[in-house]
This record gives sequence, structure tokens and C-alpha cells, in this order.
Amino acid sequence: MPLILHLHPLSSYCHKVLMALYENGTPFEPRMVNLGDPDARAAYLKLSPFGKIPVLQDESRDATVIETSTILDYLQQYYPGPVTLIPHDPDTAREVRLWDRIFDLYIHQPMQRVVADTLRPEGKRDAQTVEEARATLRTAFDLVEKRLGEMPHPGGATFSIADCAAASPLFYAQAIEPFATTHPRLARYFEALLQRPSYARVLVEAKPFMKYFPLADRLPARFTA
Ligand SMILES: N[C@@H](CCC(=O)N[C@@H](CS)C(=O)NCC(=O)O)C(=O)O
Repeated sequence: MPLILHLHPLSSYCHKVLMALYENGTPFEPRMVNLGDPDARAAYLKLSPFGKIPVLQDESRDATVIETSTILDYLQQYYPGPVTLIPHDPDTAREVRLWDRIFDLYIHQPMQRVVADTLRPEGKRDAQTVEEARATLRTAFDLVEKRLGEMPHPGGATFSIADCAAASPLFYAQAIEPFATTHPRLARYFEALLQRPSYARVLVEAKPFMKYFPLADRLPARFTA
């Protein structure tokens, strides 16, 4: 199998790529990375200079692709399937890429910042960073809520990389800044993402590991128990 995805089943950025692969039925070999093991980490840093997961390796083209948005771009170019992840029309493509960025930078990253803070020892936590991250989440939720009043997907009319970018950070953000009652369109959109077979599969595969998510007790039990 030419495609290898280096991943961890709990990793929200890995979920973004898995969702795209499952949407298009793209065959690949998942390879679990253990960044906590010093030897495995040292080997992995040769593939991924910042030590981030996921990484896509394409043996048939001798290519190593880092950064999820670039990985999805790569999949669209070399492994297209029934779902067009990035529209061919340049203006529509730019919109989709913008919303991919919004989900990564203003929902995914602040969500990660809050989770990372919970892993710090007492005395090393940073309440101000956490409050700023939560405020960014609320601003982003407002923006997506407004956008969803104008179109069915934040990226535009149809499913795209923006939806792949949205699902997992929204999933984990439920444990940090719940939006079910404050942002009804966002909540309905998130429910629709949960219903997609691609994302449902991601969550089924992640379930045995969910107990290791530090805020697992704040997630709906059907995804964790
Ligand atoms: N901008 C990167 C972010 C990837 C990322 O943050 N991955 C997390 C897992 S969800 C990670 O590797 N964390 C380990 C670390 O930072 O040491 C991308 O889009 O690929």
C-alpha cells in the first residue's frame, strides 16, 4: 500500500486527515506513533521536524507530507475520489481554504491550548492563556454560527476540507466551551458531522483511547465508555 499515515487515534489533527481518507475510501496503512517514547520520538523527528502528527508518506512518489491542510491538498491532487475536498473553481477553493484556516487557527489551536494547560502540574498552569483561548473559541463560534445562517457548510455549498477541519476540534471543544445551547446552528452542523460515516468511524476507532483524554468526563458518555 503506497500511503502510510503516521498517527495516534486520539489526535484531533489526525482525525482531520482520517475523515478525508474515509470520505474518499482512499486505501492507506495507519502507523501508530508513540511520541512519549524517546527512541520512537527521535526516529519520528526525522519525518516530522516539529514532532507533530499526522504525517503522510507516499512511497509510490517518494513523498513525505506534513501539515494537515497540505496533506489534504496532496490527497486531492494525487488520490482524488468521489468527494472533492477542494473545489476546482479558484474562488470557491479560496473560501474553503479560508474556513479550513479558521477552524485550525481559531478553534483547533485554542482548544489544544486549554487541553495542554490541564496536563501541566499545579503551579505551572496559566489561567490567562486559558481565558484568552476560551474567548477565541467563543468568537470563532459566533463567526461560524453567522456563516451557517448563509450556507449549509462553513466552506460553502458542499462538503470540503473545511468540514474535515471542523469536526474534531468541535468534538473536543465540547469539553471546554460547550456550544449546544448557545450556538444552535453550530450545534446542528456538528450533529450532522457526527452522523457522517467517515467521522463516526474515526470516533469508533478513537473510543478505546478516549479515557486518556484529560477532560473525557466532560464528553458525552457514548463516545468514551
Ligand atoms: N499544524 C499541524 C498541527 C498538528 C498537531 O498539533 N498535532 C498534535 C496532535 S493533535 C501533535 O502532534 N502534538 C504533539 C506535540 O505537539 O508534541 C497540522 O495541521 O498538521
